Amino acid sequence: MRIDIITVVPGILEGPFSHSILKRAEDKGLAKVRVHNLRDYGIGKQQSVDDYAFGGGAGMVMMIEPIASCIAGLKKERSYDEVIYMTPDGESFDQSMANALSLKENLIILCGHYKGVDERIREHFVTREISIGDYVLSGGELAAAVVTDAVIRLIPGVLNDETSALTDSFQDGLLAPPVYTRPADYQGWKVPEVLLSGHAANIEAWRFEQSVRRTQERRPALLAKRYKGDNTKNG
Ligand code: 6GU
Repeated sequence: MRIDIITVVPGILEGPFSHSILKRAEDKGLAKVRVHNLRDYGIGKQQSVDDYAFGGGAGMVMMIEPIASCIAGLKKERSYDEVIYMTPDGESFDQSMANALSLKENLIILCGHYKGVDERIREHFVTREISIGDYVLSGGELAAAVVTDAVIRLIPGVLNDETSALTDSFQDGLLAPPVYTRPADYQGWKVPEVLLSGHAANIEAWRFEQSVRRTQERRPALLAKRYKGDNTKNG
């Protein structure tokens, strides 16, 4: 999978992909993330990427031309499954969307900034708009990093047994159960007996029960969704 991220602040995205699991995905050749500085496609002596909003009002709007020429350059090299626009008014990102995106070959992610992009970009280039939650970030970059992380770790071969995505919270529509490691007794704080029993079926049953209880207590809406079978909206 290849992800091309378009941004006016590439510096924000320098860190996240050069560490840990995402670094290993790159090293194994399973994922390639490339960050493009929109300023390189800017207009005129100032290499402008934004301008005042027609109709007035505070805040700048990202112009069509730099984005169009950046996307055109990318599309000349390969074809893309999706052009994603990161915006607080997009569709809420969740695990089922991450699963769906992890099956794609090439993605462009456009990060919004200022008051956002000229609406015609959204009409004519963008195929999917994503928000990572109901709060406002200064720009789409951190949201793009969140989506990229959630998607890349699902690509087969990126995770090993120890980090397997199969036991993640949300992967089966439930929150993950509690986990413990040594010591089995820390100053009287004991690990649940069943986990020390070596009885695989009992352990699995205990974990499932804990997952259901935790989901019921913390995220009851998830349970309702699971029993409606409503976890395929992006499938
Ligand atoms: Cl995708 N962008 C911005 N600027 N804020 C957000 C967001 C995206 N998702 C949640 N808040």
